[in-house]
Amino acid sequence: TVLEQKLDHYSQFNPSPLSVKQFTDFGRTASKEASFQFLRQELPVRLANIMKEFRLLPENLTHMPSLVAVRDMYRQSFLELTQFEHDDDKDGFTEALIRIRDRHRDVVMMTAAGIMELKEVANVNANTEANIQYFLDRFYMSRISIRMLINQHTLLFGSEVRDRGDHIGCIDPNCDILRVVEDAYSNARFLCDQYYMACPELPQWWVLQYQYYMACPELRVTVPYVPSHLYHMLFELFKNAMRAVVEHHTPEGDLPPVQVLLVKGREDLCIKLSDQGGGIPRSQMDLLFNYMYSTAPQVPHATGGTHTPPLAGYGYGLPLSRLYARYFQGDLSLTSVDGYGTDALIYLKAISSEANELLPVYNKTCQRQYSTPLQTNDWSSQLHSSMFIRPFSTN
Ligand code: W6P
Repeated sequence: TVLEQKLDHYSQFNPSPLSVKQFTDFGRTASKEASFQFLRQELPVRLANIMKEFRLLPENLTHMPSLVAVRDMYRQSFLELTQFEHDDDKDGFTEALIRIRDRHRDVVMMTAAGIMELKEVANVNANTEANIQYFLDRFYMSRISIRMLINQHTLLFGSEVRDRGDHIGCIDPNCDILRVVEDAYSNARFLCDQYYMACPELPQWWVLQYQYYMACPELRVTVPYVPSHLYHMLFELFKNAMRAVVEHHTPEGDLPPVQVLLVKGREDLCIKLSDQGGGIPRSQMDLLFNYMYSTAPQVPHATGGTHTPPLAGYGYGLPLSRLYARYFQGDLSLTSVDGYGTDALIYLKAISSEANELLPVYNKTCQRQYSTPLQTNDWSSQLHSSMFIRPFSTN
């Protein structure tokens, strides 16, 4: 069919990653025409790469109703975009992008629903689970990147009125990290106060800036970045930290504050949130980033009912936050002292020309991932069963 031919064609190309620097340079100088020329090739390439990968998932998963709906949306949008191969209607293209962005708004939720549907009807073995984890990280990363491209084009060249200061599309070339930290803190605090009638303070800043030049007028740490991505990560981490602190302490006692350390080094910018919320055992750490163990993201209440959502449900918040961090070559990690507290670290690239998009590529290596079974363990783990057989009964 036409769809298959076009998928085969566009999936031969690797996605072209852009750096934050390229996004800002491009946004300052490039024309609508240049952006259009780039996107009418690049968007179908990114869509085709991930659509091909979708087919490597276990059969029964791809038949779940929610995932069939997701796949059909991708097909529809892919076909709509390829209509512009030989059509130079730039306004029509922008309109199509907006339509596509709206269409795909609930894809994360729908995909999560598809996973829940599978869990209900089938036993998911460790192998399948690993494949799903691998796929979802790549699928959601692909989605983040496609929405980034669409947002840049529509914000820079669309007709939507905008007055966003010196922002270049959704990038703030001087993203003030502390401003975003305080914003995320205060919004998480609002939820925490509402839910628990208590909340840990954020009393102290530990801000350090690596001094390239001796004269540094003030300690404002800025970096070219997407403020909404950083906000998403910080809001999620603050909610988790606050919940842990409040639930780990008695209502009467004082709550230990959440400490923030912010350092801009030569290469990395690091934000560390330290809570004394009792910590997480090592055995549970990986589960925090596991899509299968997470509950589905909560559907927002359209009715505006009085139902209060839990502060942090260990939904997709943490794995998605880590993808936002990794998207521009950063990272997000948790280190915990079980019984005491947790450090959450966000790393960003301090230099915008090094902050390249990290994009999934559909190739042999990726295909092998799905067909290679999990490695069997070559370290002992199981105690010999006779160790548990007591020679004398004690009851
Ligand atoms: C916890 C669990 C957690 C997850 C993410 C961030 C902070 C924390 N603290 O106890």
